[in-house]
Amino acid sequence: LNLENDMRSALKDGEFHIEYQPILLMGTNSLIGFEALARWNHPTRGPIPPSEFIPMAEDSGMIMELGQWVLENALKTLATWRAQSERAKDLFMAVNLSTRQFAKAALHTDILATLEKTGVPADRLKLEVTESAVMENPESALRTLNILRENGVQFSIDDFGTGYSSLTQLQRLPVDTLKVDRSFISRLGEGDDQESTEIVKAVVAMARCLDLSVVAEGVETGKQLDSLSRLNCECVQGFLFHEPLHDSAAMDLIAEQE
Ligand code: G
Ligand code: G
Ligand code: MN
Ligand code: NA
Repeated sequence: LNLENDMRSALKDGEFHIEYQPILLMGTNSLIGFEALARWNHPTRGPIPPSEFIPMAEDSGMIMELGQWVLENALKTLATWRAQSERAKDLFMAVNLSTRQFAKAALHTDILATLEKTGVPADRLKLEVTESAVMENPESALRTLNILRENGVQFSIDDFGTGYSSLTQLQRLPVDTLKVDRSFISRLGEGDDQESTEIVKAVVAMARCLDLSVVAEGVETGKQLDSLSRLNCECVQGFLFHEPLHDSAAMDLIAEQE
């Protein structure tokens, strides 16, 4: 059994699908967008978690095809929702980009062509990048980010707080949003949460100063939500609100908010 070999045929055979996790405004729970998350249901092994197949796809180079497949299918789904609902036109689709994808010089061309093909306006796409993905190849990553940004594409820094960006580096990045890593959120509202509270407070302050929005990821409890509310964190994502949803359940949620 070789998962790496399986992955290429799996993509062709329809073993992959995408789930969509809602991202909401704090307080009103108004839907602002979804994060597209790849899922692999292996015919004999059952569901394989992304923590297993994403690193494998990165090592083998399959991430290029998988990443393009996720982008195209997530945007197609958003286009379908937009055709069915005015409310869907306000929403963004967030898609994760991995380090390895930045190595491709024509990445921006592929992304712009996919927007064109699916008919989704560029400003409804929000690409999630990590600090380390950008810092590993800063010249080419910055070039790609800047070209896409000029075309209207938005960017979030994913897992924020786990990397090592200085304020100066952050200021140079053409990003719109910081997503505070789940590890900080999970400690909020617990006995020993002083350090995490201070970190989230600092991230919110930094974001305000740089005119960025903040998403708390992995919100699971009411206590965490109370802390985030006191810290004036703007947006939330997590199991407390919604797990990643199949596209039909996501469309139902959009319809509820019409
Ligand atoms: O869905 P889950 O929480 O298990 O995802 C685990 C990790 O896999 C997360 O870090 C998420 O960013 C990553 N991931 C999920 N889907 C994709 C994808 O389409 N592309 C990339 N690069 N990473 C993904
Ligand atoms: O690294 P990234 O932020 O892309 O990871 C997103 C992952 O986090 C997805 O795999 C998603 O399933 C997972 N996730 C989303 N909300 C929660 C949550 O509330 N708790 C936990 N433990 N994981 C979550
Ligand atoms: Mn993400
Ligand atoms: Na994250």
